[in-house]
Amino acid sequence: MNVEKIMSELTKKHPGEVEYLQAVREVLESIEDVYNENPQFESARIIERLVEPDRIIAFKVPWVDDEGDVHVNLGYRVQFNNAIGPYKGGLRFHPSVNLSILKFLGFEQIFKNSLTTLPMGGAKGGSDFNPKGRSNAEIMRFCQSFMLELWRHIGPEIDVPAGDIGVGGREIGYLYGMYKKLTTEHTGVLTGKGINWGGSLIRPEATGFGVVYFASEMLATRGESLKGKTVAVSGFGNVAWGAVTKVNELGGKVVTLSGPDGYIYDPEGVSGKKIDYMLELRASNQDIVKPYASEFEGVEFHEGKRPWEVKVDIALPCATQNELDARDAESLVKNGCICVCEGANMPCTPEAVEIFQKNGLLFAPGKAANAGGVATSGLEMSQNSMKLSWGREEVDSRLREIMHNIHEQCVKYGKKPDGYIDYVKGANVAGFLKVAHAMLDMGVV
Ligand code: NDP
Ligand code: 2IT
Repeated sequence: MNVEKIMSELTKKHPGEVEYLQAVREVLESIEDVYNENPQFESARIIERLVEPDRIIAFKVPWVDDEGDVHVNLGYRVQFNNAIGPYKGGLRFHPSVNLSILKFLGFEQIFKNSLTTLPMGGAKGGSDFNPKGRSNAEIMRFCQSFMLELWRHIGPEIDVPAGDIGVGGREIGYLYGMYKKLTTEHTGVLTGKGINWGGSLIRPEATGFGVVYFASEMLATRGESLKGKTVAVSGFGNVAWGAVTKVNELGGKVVTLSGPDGYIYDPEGVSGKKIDYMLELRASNQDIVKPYASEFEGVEFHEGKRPWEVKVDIALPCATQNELDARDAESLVKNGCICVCEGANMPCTPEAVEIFQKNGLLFAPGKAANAGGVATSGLEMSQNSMKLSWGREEVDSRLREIMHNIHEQCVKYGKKPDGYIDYVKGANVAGFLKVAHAMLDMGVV
């Protein structure tokens, strides 16, 4: 494999798909050696087949707002690869959604899902719909219209969507309701379902919990733990909430949260009822984190800024892609940060990652660190298949075990001769090998 040649051909074929090309380059650069050591990969053109999605489904989503006005959004499902299991991955509703973003997320999902050790292929979908400021009834009508197209392409053994930015329990409920109506089936076709109708305990918390379990594993390689550490978290959504909750449980202190409007600095720490307040903020559909600063004493609000300028031991970017750049990375390094663990998908730019690695920080990519979300989705699928549900402790201990396994795989394939663990390489190689061998076994299809 010649990375530059493949990248230049892909760039020609998909001009302007910046995020997708960024994600592909990162994977290719890390697997290059392993790939070239196995000539059968090259002769089966594994990479050429892996970088293009199996199919992209695109459709329009017309819906009517509360005033009676008609809107038309774009809807997508990118079914990337199902070599090791049914397509699996979230749905994102955010005005920034486009094919490049969904292809990057779907591509990443292949390797992430492979790392979980569960049988799940990679996919992603969503819409450029903006849920901000929309009523419940509007969200419901939008979800119903979205599912009126999507339902014919998904199924418990075909493709199992879930949540992502802008899609949480409420949206999954409306989507599932329409799927059930259209098919007259009650099956495990979506994950993140309500607990009374097929959902799994711990799924809402799983991504954030998993990120913190993973960070603990990383810290342990240096004889450290979260106890007494200060932590910067970005975002204030589902992943951030789970992460903040678990950091508190393990004795750390979260001092920042952020939204598109800026970040809050809470030197006392986001804990107790302040964590519940995060949920209220999210539910208000306002798109801002600023109200937190007026709600609690001693909290600063920094308008239009990102939390990476604060002096912390650990950084957990949990908002969105490319939200932490080289300048932010320099500032974290300068302030003595020792560990950066990605809760969001690809929140750190390639330049930022390089700075962390050059300076010897512990750095974990989202496809390893945030895999607890989809892993617990996989556990939800298992429970649905068995028509049983596990208790909280059972799901949580399986999640901890999975995060431990992912960490071990990263060490196995990412440990350098000097002992430094390149988690990016480890995650990409481990995730890739399983999928590549499955593709070899199945022939050219
Ligand atoms: P939520 O919608 O619950 O929260 C997203 C957070 O990011 C919000 O605080 C949101 O603020 C902020 N945000 C979104 N877009 C932007 C933007 N363009 N600029 C700045 N801030 C932004 O989503 P999740 O917590 O579920 O997802 C967060 C990240 O974690 C995403 O990268 C997602 O792909 C990833 N992830 C999610 C998993 C899950 O299980 N939910 C699993 C694994 C990864 P606002 O909404 O106000 O814009
Ligand atoms: O990015 C992700 O892994 C998710 N949004 C969760 C996907 C899932 O199927 O649970």
